[in-house]
Amino acid sequence: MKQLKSSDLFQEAQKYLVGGVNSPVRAFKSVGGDPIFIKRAKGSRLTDCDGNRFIDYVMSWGALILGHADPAVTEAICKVATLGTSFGAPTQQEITLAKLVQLAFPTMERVRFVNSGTEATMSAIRLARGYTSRNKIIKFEGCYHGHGDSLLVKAGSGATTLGIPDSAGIPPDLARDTIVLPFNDLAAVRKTVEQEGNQIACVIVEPVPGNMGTILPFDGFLPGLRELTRPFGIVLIFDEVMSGFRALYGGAQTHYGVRPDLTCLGKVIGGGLPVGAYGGRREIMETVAPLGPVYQAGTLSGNPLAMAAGICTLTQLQDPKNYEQLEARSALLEKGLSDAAQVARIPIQINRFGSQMTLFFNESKVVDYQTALQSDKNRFKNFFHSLLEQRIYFPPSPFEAFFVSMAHTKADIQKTIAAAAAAFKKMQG
Ligand code: KE4
Repeated sequence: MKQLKSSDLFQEAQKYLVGGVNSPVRAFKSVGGDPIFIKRAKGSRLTDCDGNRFIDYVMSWGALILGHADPAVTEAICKVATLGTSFGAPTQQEITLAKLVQLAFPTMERVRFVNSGTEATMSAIRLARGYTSRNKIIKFEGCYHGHGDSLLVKAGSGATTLGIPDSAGIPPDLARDTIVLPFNDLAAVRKTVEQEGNQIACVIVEPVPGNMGTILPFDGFLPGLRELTRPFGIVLIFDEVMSGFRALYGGAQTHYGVRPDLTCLGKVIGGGLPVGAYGGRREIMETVAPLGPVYQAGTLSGNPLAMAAGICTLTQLQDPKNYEQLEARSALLEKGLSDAAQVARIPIQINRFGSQMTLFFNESKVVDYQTALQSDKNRFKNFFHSLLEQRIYFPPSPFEAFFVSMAHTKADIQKTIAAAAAAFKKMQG
C-alpha cells in the first residue's frame, strides 16, 4: 500500500508534535509501522493522504456512531457556526442537550457539560471526594478513565498499549489513595469495602470496559457493586464515556438495570466535537459550584457549536430503527469473524456490547485485565496490518474496542469478514 505521503508527514510531525501525534495510541507503537494520516472521511470510509480509502472501525474511538461527516450533523454545525461558536455564557442549546442526555440516562438528575471524558471523570472523582469528605477511591485494573492523576493507576487503553499503566508523574501520596481491584471480582470489592469502606469516596468503573479490549461484566457484578457501596455511602460512578449509546439509547446502566450515583459521558454526546459530561443524583451534583464547595469550570464547556453536534446526533439516535440496524450489522460482523477464525482454526474470542466489540487472539475467555494481557499481541499485529493492506482500518492496539456505526453497510461488513478470513488464512502458514 502506497504510504509515502503519510510517512513524510509523520517524519515532519515528529519535529513539532511529541511522537508526531496528539494522543499516544495513534502512533502505531504496538502494531509497528507509521500511522496513516487522514485527509477526509465520509460515512464508514476514511481517505488517507496517499488517496487510500479504508473502511473505518475506529470511528474517532467511538464518537462517530452516525458515521463520518453525517450530513445533518455537518449542517447543524455550519448553521450554528454563523451565529457564533462560543460565548462563555449560557445558551438554550445546553438545556436541549441536557434534556436529551437525561432522557437516555434518567439517573443523571443534574448534568454538567465539560470538554472531554477525562474532564468528566476527573470532576466526578473530585465531587465524590468533596461530597463524602473521604480520599480513597476504588478503580479496576485495565479500566481507563482518561488521564486524570488519580486514575492513571493500572490504567488501560493507551497506557496499557504502551506498557505504562502506572504513569510517571503521579505523586505517590495521591496514587496511594487509589485502590485497584480486578474487574469482575466482587469478593475483592467486598473485602476492601468491609475493611475500609468508611474511608472510600467512590468506586469508579467502566460498567462494560472497553480499554483492556471489551470485557463483559459477570452476572451480578454490577448489581453487587451497587449493593456493596450503598450501605457505606460510597459514591458509585459509572464511566460510560465509551459504553454510552453503544447498545441502546442509554448505557450499560440501562441494559443491566443498575442505578449509579454518578455517570460520566463523552464521545457520542459530542457527535465528533469535544464534549464530555458528568451528572447524577441531585443532592450530590448540587455540591458542585456555583451551588456547592466542589469547584469545576471550563471556558468552552457547553459551547453552542459542540452542543449542536451533540443535539443532532442524539436526536437521530432516538429513532429505534437505528439500534435495530446497529445490532443487526454488529451481530453479523461478530458472527462472520468468529466463523472465519473457526474455518482457519485460529483461536479467537470476541466480546461484544452492542456496536462496541473486541477480537482477542486467545484460546480462553477474556474476562479481566490478566486474561486480556495473555492474548497474542503478535497475532493481533499481523492481523491489523493484513486488514490495513486490504483497506480495513482497525484500532492500532490489541487493548482497544472497534466500533460499528450507522454508516456501515452490509457490504462493508461482508468485505471486512472476507478480509479477516484472508488474514486468518495467512496466519495458518
Ligand atoms: P477523553 O478524555 O479521551 O475524551 O475520554 C477519556 C476516556 C474516559 N473513559 C473511557 C471509558 C474512555 O474510553 C476514555 C477515552 N477512550 C480512549 C480510547 N480507548 C480515547 C482514545 C485516545 O486516548 O486517544
